[in-house]
Amino acid sequence: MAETSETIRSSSSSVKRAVVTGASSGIGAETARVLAKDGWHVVLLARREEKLQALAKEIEAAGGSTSYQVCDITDEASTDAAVAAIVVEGPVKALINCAGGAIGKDPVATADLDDWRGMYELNVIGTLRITQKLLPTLKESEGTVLIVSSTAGIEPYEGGAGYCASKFAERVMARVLRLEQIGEPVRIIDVSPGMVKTEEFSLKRFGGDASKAAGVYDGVPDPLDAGDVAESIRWAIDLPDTVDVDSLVIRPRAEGSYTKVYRQ
Ligand code: 8X3
Repeated sequence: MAETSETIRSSSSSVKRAVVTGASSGIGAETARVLAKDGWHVVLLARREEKLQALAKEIEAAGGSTSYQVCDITDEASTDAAVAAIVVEGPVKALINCAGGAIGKDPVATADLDDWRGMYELNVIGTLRITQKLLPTLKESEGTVLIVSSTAGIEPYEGGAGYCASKFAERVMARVLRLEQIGEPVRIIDVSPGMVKTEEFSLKRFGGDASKAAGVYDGVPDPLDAGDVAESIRWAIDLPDTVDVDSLVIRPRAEGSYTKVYRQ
């Protein structure tokens, strides 16, 4: 769906226009809902058009302002096309990088190289690609780059080397970009969630094995849900432009670390 002139007018007057990657599900979709409710015009980005269409319809039905671009951030041409279509319609105030995921949980000794490659391509290079391309417009509007990384980027765990390494890389990207942009009119925020129960994260990690995926949350009272993370994102980006939440770690109360989780 192309953006209408009406949505553009309302977004450029308030300049509350956010691009959310990974918007087809989980934290990305919930962030889009929460920001739209908060008065942002939200540009949804993801690969799966039918999911984007359904979410855009839902947001509009709830009175929100939205549009979408089908975009694979692991692909240069696809990202170029999406960014061109976005910037021609007006300024962007926030880029919320939610696209990403875990593939596999194998030990280093036997891990599949393609699993690692897939995580690096999406979590690291994809995030870098879209961030680089939108940075100029974000700076023009005194905007924000927010990267949803993970507590896996703070403390590695067995079986998680590939995913953890990609999340360490994302946190480093946020930190170094922040240092490099000091004095420039742009905020760089890292949000690092711990255990978040979403419909797809663990299912994808375990190649569609539903019982393995469910086991991750077995007996854990109240793991975070996507809405908890979305709310922390909304809070961080709604602070004044001159207040930068460098890094925000959010976990369920029952999780002290990946290996210290209370289960009933
Ligand atoms: C957090 C997921 O499984 O590393 O991104 O705790 S996990």
